[in-house]
Amino acid sequence: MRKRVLSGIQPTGNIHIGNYLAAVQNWVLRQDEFENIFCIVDLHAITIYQDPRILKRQIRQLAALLIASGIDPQKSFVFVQSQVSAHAQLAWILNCFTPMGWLNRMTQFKEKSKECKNEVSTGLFDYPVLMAADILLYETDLVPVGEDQKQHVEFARDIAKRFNSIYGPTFKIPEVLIPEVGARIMGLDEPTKKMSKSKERFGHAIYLLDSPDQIRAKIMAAVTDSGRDIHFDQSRPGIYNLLVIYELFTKYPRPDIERRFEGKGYVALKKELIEVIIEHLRPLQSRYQKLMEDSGQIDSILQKGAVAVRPITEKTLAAVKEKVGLW
Ligand code: ATP
Ligand code: LTN
Repeated sequence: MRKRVLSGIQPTGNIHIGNYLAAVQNWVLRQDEFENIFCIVDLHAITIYQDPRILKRQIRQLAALLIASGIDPQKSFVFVQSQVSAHAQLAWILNCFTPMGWLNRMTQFKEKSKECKNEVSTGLFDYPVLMAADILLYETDLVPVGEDQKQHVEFARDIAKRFNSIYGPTFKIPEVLIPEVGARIMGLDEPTKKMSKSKERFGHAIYLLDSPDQIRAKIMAAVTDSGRDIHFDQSRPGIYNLLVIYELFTKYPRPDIERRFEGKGYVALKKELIEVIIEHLRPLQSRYQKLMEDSGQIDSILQKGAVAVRPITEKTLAAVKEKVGLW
């Protein structure tokens, strides 16, 4: 029996190389090994206000980007969270078993609520409970995510254990799957903070749909230090981040990379990295453009994904309702 993998991604804009290298690329690389479920989490997206017209468009664009990145709808279910109503229903039930103190400890909430220009919604506070519902509905074995989501997966495990201890074995306890390298890609202009979609500064992140000129400008401006040597040294976060990005795009072993740039300066690394990224993204971008010409095809993939996963969710939800005593 293959293990079941589930992960989610927010339709809050064009995805960046941090999302791609830590999450999407790994989903693609291990697609044959696992049974795969990938959820476009639009209910999570609206925990912070989204313009409705833009959100609708971004859902379709994200689906196209996932497929252009190599997610194969024949091998993976891809669907939109709000189309499968069990996610919201299970989240409500889990809410009733979640101590508020557990949510108060979540670091992402603390950070995002500081960034929030408007009032902070209850949904943002409750975000980890909905994520736990996403995971627990599917008897998920593994949750492949970047480092920033580790605490949320641990939260899902804790809720599952708590529920099981009250009602008897109900949920499978999932494991988090974090890549050994690149679990936290840093901002190019600020290599001590994670690359994030919500930072709007031009040089902060490279997006999968960036043009070659944008990629060139962003990498050339990336913050490094005043040294010259090119080594994988975590105490030099700027150059380390560029090397990790290079490593993940090329898949070359570290010693080979260090040898390749021996005696050369940072500019040589930056120039080669630019070419590597442009060449990697070129075919992905052209597949994306083709897919977007036929949005009916994308919609039908998402539709089929939702139809396929609904029975799995309904079975879990029915078992949970029975245990709790709901009708
Ligand atoms: P962002 O902070 O960029 O807005 P996010 O974490 O809010 O992103 P998603 O787009 O849903 O939201 O994230 C998709 C996946 O990308 C998740 O598995 C997340 O852990 C991962 N991820 C996000 N940023 C980074 C990063 N800088 N480095 C590595 N992985 C990341
Ligand atoms: N919270 C995640 C997105 C997400 C997710 C999930 C990831 C929502 N539901 C279930 C894994 C499993 C994020 O912001 N990156």
